[in-house]
Amino acid sequence: MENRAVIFDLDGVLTETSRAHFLAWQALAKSLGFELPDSVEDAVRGISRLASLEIVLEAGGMTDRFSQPEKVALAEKKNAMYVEQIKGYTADDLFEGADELLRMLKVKGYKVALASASKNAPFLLDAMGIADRFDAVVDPATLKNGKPDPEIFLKAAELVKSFPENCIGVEDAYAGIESIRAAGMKAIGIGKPEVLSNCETVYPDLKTALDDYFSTL
Ligand code: B16
Ligand code: MG
Repeated sequence: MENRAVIFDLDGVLTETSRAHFLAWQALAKSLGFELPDSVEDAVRGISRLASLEIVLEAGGMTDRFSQPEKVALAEKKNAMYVEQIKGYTADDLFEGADELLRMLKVKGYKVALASASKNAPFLLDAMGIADRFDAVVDPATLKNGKPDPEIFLKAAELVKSFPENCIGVEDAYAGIESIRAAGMKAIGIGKPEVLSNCETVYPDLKTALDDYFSTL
């Protein structure tokens, strides 16, 4: 259990799919007859598909409008629109610095794991050519609780045989930072400090995090 590990979120950390997720939610809202304001984007960041749907329906004043099977169908419709956006993804869609960072961590002896809430994560890792850089990928279907619960980060640490105190978690979502902190790990935020107000160490993008933090490890 002495392994040191870096545990990555995917959407919004290694590639800009957070935006693609939100565009699909906006398209779903439109099909239901309302505009989903940009202000909801940070609220659904990192949140599981069905939990995100509840937030979207609430924004449209439709909280009690649909049965559970109808909600599942709506979530599938959103996913189909999301998958349409990511189906052509390649290594070119990785954020600047992602490839270099994953290589550098291996050289420095870190285990590398993925803690993404997305069921599309394995597809994206393959499409972007980085699947083999990960020592472990948590399957979100095996989890009881989504972010901000620590379960996904604790599971990742367990898979790479690391104690939480030897792990660094990297996230773009407020809920994800909560998850990392509750797991007892060092949190690195990627994004805006005002959005990630629960994180002490925030970088505007992955490349800056690589240059200013990870290269000094
Ligand atoms: P899916 P992450 C999260 O991925 C996304 O941030 C969030 O917007 C999405 O709803 C969730 O995955 C579930 O994704 O619908 O593809 O299963 O940020 O944890 O990598
Ligand atoms: Mg994310």
